[in-house]
Amino acid sequence: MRIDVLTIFPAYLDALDLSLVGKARRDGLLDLRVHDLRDWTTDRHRTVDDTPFGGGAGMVMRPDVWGKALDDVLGTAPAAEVAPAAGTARAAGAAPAATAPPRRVLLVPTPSGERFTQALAEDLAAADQLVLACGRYEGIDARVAEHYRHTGVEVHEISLGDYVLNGGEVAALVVVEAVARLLPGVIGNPASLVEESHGAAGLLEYPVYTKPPVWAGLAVPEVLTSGDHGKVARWRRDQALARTAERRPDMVARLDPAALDRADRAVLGRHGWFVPAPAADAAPAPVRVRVRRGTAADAAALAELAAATFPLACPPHMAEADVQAFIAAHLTAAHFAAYLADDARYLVLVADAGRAGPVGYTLTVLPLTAGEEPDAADVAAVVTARPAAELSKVYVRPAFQGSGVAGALLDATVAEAAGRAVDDRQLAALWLGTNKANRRAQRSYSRHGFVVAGLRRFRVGESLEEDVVMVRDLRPATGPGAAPGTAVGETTPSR
Ligand code: 6GU
Repeated sequence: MRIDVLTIFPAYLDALDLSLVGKARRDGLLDLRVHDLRDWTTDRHRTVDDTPFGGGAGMVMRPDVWGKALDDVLGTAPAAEVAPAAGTARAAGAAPAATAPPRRVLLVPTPSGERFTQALAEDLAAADQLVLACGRYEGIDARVAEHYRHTGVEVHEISLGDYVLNGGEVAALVVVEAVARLLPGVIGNPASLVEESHGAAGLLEYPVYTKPPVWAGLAVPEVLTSGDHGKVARWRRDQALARTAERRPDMVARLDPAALDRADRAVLGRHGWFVPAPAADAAPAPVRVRVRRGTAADAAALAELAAATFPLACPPHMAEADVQAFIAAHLTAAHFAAYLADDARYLVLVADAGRAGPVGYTLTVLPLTAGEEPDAADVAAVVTARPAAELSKVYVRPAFQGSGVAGALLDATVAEAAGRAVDDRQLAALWLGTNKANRRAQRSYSRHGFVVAGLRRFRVGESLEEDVVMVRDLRPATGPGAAPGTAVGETTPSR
């Protein structure tokens, strides 16, 4: 590959004699030529800039000087006009291809460019010639990029990131290093090019460790010395997902759900990212969902969500009129406004997907005194731990069912309830009634530490339903191996 860098500070690029890029040049893998732009000036002061049309601060680089220089290095100049001082630059680039003409790319670093990415570096590594036009001052006259685009040259105005540098030279160093290391033969072990940050997986790289095994009191994670390759691979993937979720939410939002297995989704869920079911109008992508306490402003949206999701949870034999009557009697915006206004009695947690609004909520009814169990005349007998609160509603939009949002809501509800006291006594239990026929819901609750305690009857309009009562003990576990927050007599939830 041939790379030409045009700059008024050629010495800035002396670093390209060093390290792998320097070796690639000496080995003939990279034909890198650095040119002084002033060699194409014709005046005594070797002027490259002038004042901006339209006024304003600073100076702008002249298009005529750039045009002569670029024509020479791109080989777009008539042969007779090759500038004498352009070093060894001649009109031609790499070896002429037998069929396709060589691919020459003009790169113009500028803070107003498109982001320079690994994907662009990989694409550029397949070009025959890159020309980097390093601007200084307020930049290069805009007609330069326009002109070369019009003459059929591939032009990219590129930026390194959202900050301002004084010129394009640092970007030239970045582009040369990012592209050169991808050229065949430049990196000794091409395996180190896979599994990198910004590779195909769309994840940041996992953390790496070497000897000594303990340093500054810090031990290398045990799994890495276990010799279990499967466990190491899973740990590294978990770390990559967690890092990416913490540091680069923009990358998580671009992940392809088809490439995410159950374990991946569990890691992302712990960081607040969930994959909805595919919608007709959009490919599924992970969505950031934050579980928070409800506020008065949520009343209307929660009523809408409840009216949309409640019918889906009803058994098929229930009459539509009964379902609608229940919604009107219990799930209007006015009801939610009342729940949200009374936080001694009600705990409302909302799974908030940002612009998409709430995608789920839980409603918990708290006892006002330690002896009172809300709405529980027929439940008191089976719920022995006191005081106990009723987990009255767990609703999740259909698109997010099975995504892990319900689990995140349940975990947050359990954690909130465990922190509440009634008459100075910590809440001891959270109980719920769920339709006996809904085995899926029961499995999900038991994964989150609820155990079946008994049955109760429950009226929806004209139909008498039978509910399974399930209880989650909120008291801290005791004894060896007990994890904080794990219910007594429970196995640890598997998700
Ligand atoms: Cl490519 N050039 C300049 N001058 N500033 C920058 C940049 C480039 N990328 C980020 N900031």
